[in-house]
Amino acid sequence: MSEPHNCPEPAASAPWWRGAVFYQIYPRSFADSNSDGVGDLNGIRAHLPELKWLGVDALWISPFYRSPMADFGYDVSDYCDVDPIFGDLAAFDALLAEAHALGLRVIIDWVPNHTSDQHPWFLDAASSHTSEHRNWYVWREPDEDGTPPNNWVAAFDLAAPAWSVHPDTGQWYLHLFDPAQPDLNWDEPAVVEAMHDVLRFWLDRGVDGFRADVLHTIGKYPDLPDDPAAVAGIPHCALNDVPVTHERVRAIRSLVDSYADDRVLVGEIYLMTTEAIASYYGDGDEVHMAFNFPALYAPWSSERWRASIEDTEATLDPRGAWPTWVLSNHDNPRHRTRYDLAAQRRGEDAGTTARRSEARARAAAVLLLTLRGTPFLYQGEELGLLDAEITPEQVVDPGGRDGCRGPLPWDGTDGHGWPTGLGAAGPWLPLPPEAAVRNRADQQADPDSILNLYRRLLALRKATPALRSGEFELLDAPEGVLAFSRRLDSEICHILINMTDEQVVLDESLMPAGSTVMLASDLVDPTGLRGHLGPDQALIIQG
Ligand code: TEU
Repeated sequence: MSEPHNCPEPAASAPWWRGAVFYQIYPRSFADSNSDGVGDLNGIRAHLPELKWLGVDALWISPFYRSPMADFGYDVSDYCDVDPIFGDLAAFDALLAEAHALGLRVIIDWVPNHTSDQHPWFLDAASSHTSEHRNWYVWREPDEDGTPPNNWVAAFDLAAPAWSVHPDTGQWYLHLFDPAQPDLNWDEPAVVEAMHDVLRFWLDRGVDGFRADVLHTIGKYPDLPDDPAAVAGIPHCALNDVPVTHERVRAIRSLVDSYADDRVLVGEIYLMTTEAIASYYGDGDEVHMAFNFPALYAPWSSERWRASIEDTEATLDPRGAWPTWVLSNHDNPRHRTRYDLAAQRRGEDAGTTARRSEARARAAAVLLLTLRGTPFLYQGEELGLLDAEITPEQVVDPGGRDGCRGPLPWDGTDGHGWPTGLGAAGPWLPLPPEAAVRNRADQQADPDSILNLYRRLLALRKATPALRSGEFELLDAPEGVLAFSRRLDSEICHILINMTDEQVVLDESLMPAGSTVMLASDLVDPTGLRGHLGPDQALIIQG
């Protein structure tokens, strides 16, 4: 088993993941070691030193298991093997060992709600009413009128039911996502056992934990009732929230904890409110952390962020639940793109929009890395990437989420680290815009780049316990400014974020005389900064 030998010793009272910054790797788009246009495990391994240089503590790697790729790996046909496009188990072991040797933890994706329709379990289940695995999935006899068993809507096609008829037996099967992703039936004890075995398989290999895909969906009401008519058009996966799931999550948590108390279970609980998401922390006996989706969807507005932070603190803190913060992931437009669009709606020209969205992306980095909780970065946000521009013919994802999955530009060469051209010989998706300048090598060499801002922020966070674990308090601030403090013993930091495109004057309470500017989001010389915030500028001040 591979141990993270080099990891800093966690304090007895604080598990490592509370102080860690996670970096999400979407393997198809991270780095391509064999020039087939798709990223792979050896590509990740080759770039571990750069992640260490950046200063993140842990990696979350999206699925690399055997898969027909109907949902680019979230349709798994063998949970205990690596898809050949990504490498093999030996490549995974080498990656894990090297990451641990560098002091980087590694968590992997676990997809418990559904398999691929090409998984041997489903192939057997679908073959006859009496097959061994029949009850591992959810089947219903068709009505005479041919309508689906209930009104649930599938995630990627909101016009389509979450049910399809399988030709072999003529029965409906349930799929909350693509028809190629049949839902497992967690009421069947053999399913629970098999999926627990998958966890054991990877824990035995030494992974530091899991990001559990749509974990809240593994329990369903036994009679599968309709969603209330008022919520038609919302995918059922965003509504499914039933008591039995908590029992199942507790069992998963205790399995993870049985290995050692330093393994972590992060839940993707894709529900609409912080309250609903928070319930999956249980009494400290369900997930260790869950993604904070309402914050991910907050626009660049101090009022909206303030409300989202207040809601998060008020909901999680009383339960002793540890918050997470995420701005981007592989399912949503990148935040720089989102903030860009918001600007374009105000009728700006493209050059101004690009400059302002860069400023917002920098200020957002300060926000993400100074809030109380564990931040999750999504690969490429440290380069300030925009979504790739995808023509209708280039869309390959059933959910149309291709833009945020554009391959990472590594250097200034023609292919930017990927085989040149697009199509059979090129990368599987177009690269993001501005790759000629917004690539890893050029940004690393430029001390003022957003990449170097992330690096300095991560170093400052590491060196400043108040920023990692200090108490959090929102501060009164001028309109358009989000201000909060982080305090630990006598150490106090003020974080001031101007979410407007105007300069804002600050009063003495926010920027006391004699305080020091520890970092400015635009990396300007902080000595000149007194009494005001520039447009979309963020400052960290030591009181
Ligand atoms: O996502 C869950 C999920 O609900 C999202 O797919 C959501 O419906 C969509 O992004 C809205 O834009 C997880 C994975 O992150 C995603 O990549 C998978 O496609 C999905 O589960 C199914 O496994």
